[in-house]
Amino acid sequence: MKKEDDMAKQDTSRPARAAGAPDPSRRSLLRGTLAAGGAVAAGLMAGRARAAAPVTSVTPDPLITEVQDWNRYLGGGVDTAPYGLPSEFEADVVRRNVAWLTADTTSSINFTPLHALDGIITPNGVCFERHHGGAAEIDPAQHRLMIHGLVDKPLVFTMADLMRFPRVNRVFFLECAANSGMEWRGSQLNGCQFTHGMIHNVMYTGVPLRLLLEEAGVKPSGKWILAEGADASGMTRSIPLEKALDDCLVAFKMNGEALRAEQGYPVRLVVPGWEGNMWVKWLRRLEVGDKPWQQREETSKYTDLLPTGKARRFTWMMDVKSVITNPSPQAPLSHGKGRTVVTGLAWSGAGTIKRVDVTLDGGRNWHAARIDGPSLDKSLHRFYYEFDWDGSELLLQSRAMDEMGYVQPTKNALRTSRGENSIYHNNGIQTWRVQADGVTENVEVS
Ligand SMILES: Nc1nc2c(c(=O)[nH]1)N[C@H]1C(S)=C(S)[C@@H](COP(=O)(O)O)O[C@H]1N2
Ligand SMILES: [Mo]
Repeated sequence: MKKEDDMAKQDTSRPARAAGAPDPSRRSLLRGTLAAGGAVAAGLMAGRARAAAPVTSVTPDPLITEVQDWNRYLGGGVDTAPYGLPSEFEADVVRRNVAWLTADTTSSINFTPLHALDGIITPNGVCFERHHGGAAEIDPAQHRLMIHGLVDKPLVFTMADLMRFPRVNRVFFLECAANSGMEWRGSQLNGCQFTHGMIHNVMYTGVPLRLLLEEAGVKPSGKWILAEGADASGMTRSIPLEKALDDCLVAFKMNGEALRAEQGYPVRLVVPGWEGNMWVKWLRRLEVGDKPWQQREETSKYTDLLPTGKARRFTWMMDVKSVITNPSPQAPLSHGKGRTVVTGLAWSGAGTIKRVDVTLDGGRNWHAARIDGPSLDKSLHRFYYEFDWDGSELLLQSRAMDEMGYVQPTKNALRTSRGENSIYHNNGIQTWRVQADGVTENVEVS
């Protein structure tokens, strides 16, 4: 299995591209080249203020004037799919991996198809997966969760025991600390599925961890929690007690149904706003201690090496971030000029998103985007920016600001402060270049 520290690596073998697909090679564009044309500026003037050109057609269309087969014949029976699947026309909306990233044919990471989704909830079947030791298959009747260490009463819970505690429903994003890690040294992967797809956002049903800790009775000397998974990786992370008592959940349902095996069935830890690796799946053990355990996953891994040779440690929170999901390399602007919808996602481990701005010209002019749908604490937010495209080249970016006032930095600002050794916590602004023909690619502006 590959480690996430490989995510800083560059593609040396360049996978073969489909005919006509955009070149995924690194590209650095100067804003000046765009400004010289002046076309984008004109496009901007034609923006929101003016009514957009009509998108409908009055030419007779047999698809609406003639009776079609699906209108003429009886459809499929209700028993065709006891567990429903998406329409066959949506067959390419799937998790994907990056072939060169993993040595094994069985990848240990795949990515959410963000470019094809809308709203804020990630459907269970396309939530990205990250396993350090494969996805365990556990019979819930055989599963146990132990709480021990600095507690008055060590306890072992069955799943049935957990169901007897009051439960809550909360929507939270889970972002792997290595999300966008392959983009630290320059634009590389051609699609937001790959640059930003190590994230999902679902509604969890679970028991507040606080209630289980209260049941065991944390001793006054207890200051930290160690969470351990039952899978072959024995994933372990130290979590400060304060966070454990605040908003962590021991969750058994996602989007209303049981957790998927790959998401930690029958039970996982939910650590809102913090690095994905702390959200221990197949949760089997919680130890209470008086100091962090200095596990592998918090010393040699999941630390951020700075140019000084020192490493940032315990960088738990996932900082404010956003990305335009459509258009993007896998979802080009195929409709030509005129009425155009730009959409994307914004999130912050510090709380809600207060504002998202979008630029069409690589950061010269910014426009307020429209956030639509629920604005929930530590959850994905959906934004839209509608404009009238004049058909000239675009350099699209989004920039989010959270409720604490943190503003998403440029990639260059991040590199200046953290160097280029980093893998984790890349929350820099993403640029997509949209050509006149609509083909969209991953670039950087300087
Ligand atoms: N037990 C266990 N928990 C785990 C992992 C694991 O390998 N084993 N991977 C972690 C990492 S690195 C991430 S990013 C998230 C991924 O959660 P997901 O598979 O639901 O997307 O789970 C975390 N919890
Ligand atoms: Mo991760």
